[in-house]
Amino acid sequence: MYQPETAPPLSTNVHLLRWVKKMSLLCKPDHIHWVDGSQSEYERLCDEMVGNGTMLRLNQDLWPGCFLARSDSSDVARVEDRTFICSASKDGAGPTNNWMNPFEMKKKLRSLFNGCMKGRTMYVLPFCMGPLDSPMAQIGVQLTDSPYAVANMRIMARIGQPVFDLIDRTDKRVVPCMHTVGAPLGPGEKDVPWPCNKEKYIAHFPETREIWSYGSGYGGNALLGKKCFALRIASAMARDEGWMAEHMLILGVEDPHGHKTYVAAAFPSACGKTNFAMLIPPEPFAKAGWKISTVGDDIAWIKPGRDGRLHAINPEAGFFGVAPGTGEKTNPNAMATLRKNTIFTNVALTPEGGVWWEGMTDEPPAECIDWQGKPWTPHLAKETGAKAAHPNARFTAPASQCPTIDPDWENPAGVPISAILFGGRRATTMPLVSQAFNWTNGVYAGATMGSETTAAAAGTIGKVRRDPMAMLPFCGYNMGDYFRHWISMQNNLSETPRIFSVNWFRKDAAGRFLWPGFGENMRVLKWIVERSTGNGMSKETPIGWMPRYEDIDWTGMDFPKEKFDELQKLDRTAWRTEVLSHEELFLDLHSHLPKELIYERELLICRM
Ligand code: TSX
Ligand code: MN
Repeated sequence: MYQPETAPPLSTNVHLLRWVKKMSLLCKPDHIHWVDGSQSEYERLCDEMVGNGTMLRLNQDLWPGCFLARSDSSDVARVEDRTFICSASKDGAGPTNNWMNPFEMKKKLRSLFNGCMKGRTMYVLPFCMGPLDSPMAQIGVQLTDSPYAVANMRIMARIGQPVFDLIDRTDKRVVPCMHTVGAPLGPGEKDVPWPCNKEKYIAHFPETREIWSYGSGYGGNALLGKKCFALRIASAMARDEGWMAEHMLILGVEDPHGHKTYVAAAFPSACGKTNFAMLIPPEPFAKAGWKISTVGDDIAWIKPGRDGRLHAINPEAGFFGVAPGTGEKTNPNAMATLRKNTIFTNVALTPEGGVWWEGMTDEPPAECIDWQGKPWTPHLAKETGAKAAHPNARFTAPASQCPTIDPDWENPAGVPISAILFGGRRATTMPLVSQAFNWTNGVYAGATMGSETTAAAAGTIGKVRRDPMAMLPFCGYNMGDYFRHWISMQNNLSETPRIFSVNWFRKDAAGRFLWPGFGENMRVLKWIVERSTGNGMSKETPIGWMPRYEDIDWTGMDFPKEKFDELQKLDRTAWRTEVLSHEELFLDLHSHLPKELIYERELLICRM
């Protein structure tokens, strides 16, 4: 008779108790651990993981409260080709998602999960996305056999007893999240440092609001509150309930009079989203009293408030940031955030028990241990191109430790959003900044945004890969219906945020970046804030409202007008190719595409 060893449950909710019982009978763990979220519990979990080699404790004098985890070399990123939206109809998921019939998927998962936790502990991990006291917050319970997932979720979300208490005293719906690394242990079998399974399923059931994740212990595959819940499931909830779950950072801009304007921004990967969320204004701007504050760096839940404006919360409590490229020069605020209480994954280990990654410092350490545990030297890197850290290496750090964290980042009502930015990584065609004519025109800009393929990752270099609203891998339903939802949001608002397109990455004919980016983006942000609050100047162009040279504050910067004109140049030939390629995206989505976007495209063609 199967009987797992378990402490008393930390919740009295009968539905939760029944579900945990049912799932434990399926997964057959040796132990059941109800996660209270305390510091002492966290320390015990970390000690255990250090004991079995999942994590290393870093030099505590240099990196207090920090650990290094090394994953299996086959389990280093989200697995988009193994990610499924299991809606009742294939049409519901749309052409941009993998779909499987929900009943078939459940059957498959039930067989995979049968006995999947043998020899392991099943953690009952309650989590809240958003501040505990926010009416916009949502609750989930993740059953997982990964202590690494539990430890990371403690940084990324509000977890533990306060969430059990919330479940016990409210009738808020709980999203059940099943997670296993898919590596049961036989009696007496020795565990490996990073258990996982080569077969992987990241399955979402948007109608029944469930998540089942099998075979991976890494990032978005395993920390189910993040991409799976806060974007894929939440986007479906948001459509049904009249709000928005977006892949956006949120930042505050304070002007010298102390007036605060909040901006949300969507960028595809490799555009420096976290850097932008923690931007440091150039010296003369800082001196004059301009301040940037950080509300979130990845996800925004946005809802119409009683004032008829959009208000946003950051559903997360931490940053799960890409380490390579993060350094004192590119993002000192991120560096300050990750100095303590941080879990590093797949970065390099230095001889003094610290961490290092490409881009952290100009000078690499003379020697270190790479992300796979092998010796690495700068010489070896030169010979073989070997990287010390995996390109997708991460830091998991508490948002509260960020020097620029906004005083209202945990405000249960959220912060009012005055502007929405869409950006991409484009060497040509797209100007530094332009403002959409109106909401629908802005939705068109977001729907058609994209980045040029850089490495030989996929397809030819320089081909634009469309990533609507940076949501391509994260929309939990049909992308055409998602656009329609965006357009319809205007109906419930008395004032919509102004929408802008930005591109920090335009290049000149010789292939050099035209714009220095980073802190200098503050100049663009100032114009955006002025335009959004009613007193900014601009000129009308076929692609939107654009700043004239004199509309940008150039204090302390020597940026000639000729260069600005090149940066903002409207190349009609390139734009004709651009609008033609919009049609490719539209053809993919034709049956669900809102007619407003077809009209917007026609109008754009006419203006060209
Ligand atoms: O994060 C970036 N931002 C946003 C910052 C607030 N990056 C890094 C992107 C990789 C993740 C940028 N890279 C930005 C940027 O605005 N711009 C660029 C391009 C660039 C890179 C290096 C230089 C200039 C531009 N170097 C010099 O000008 C010396
Ligand atoms: Mn993201």
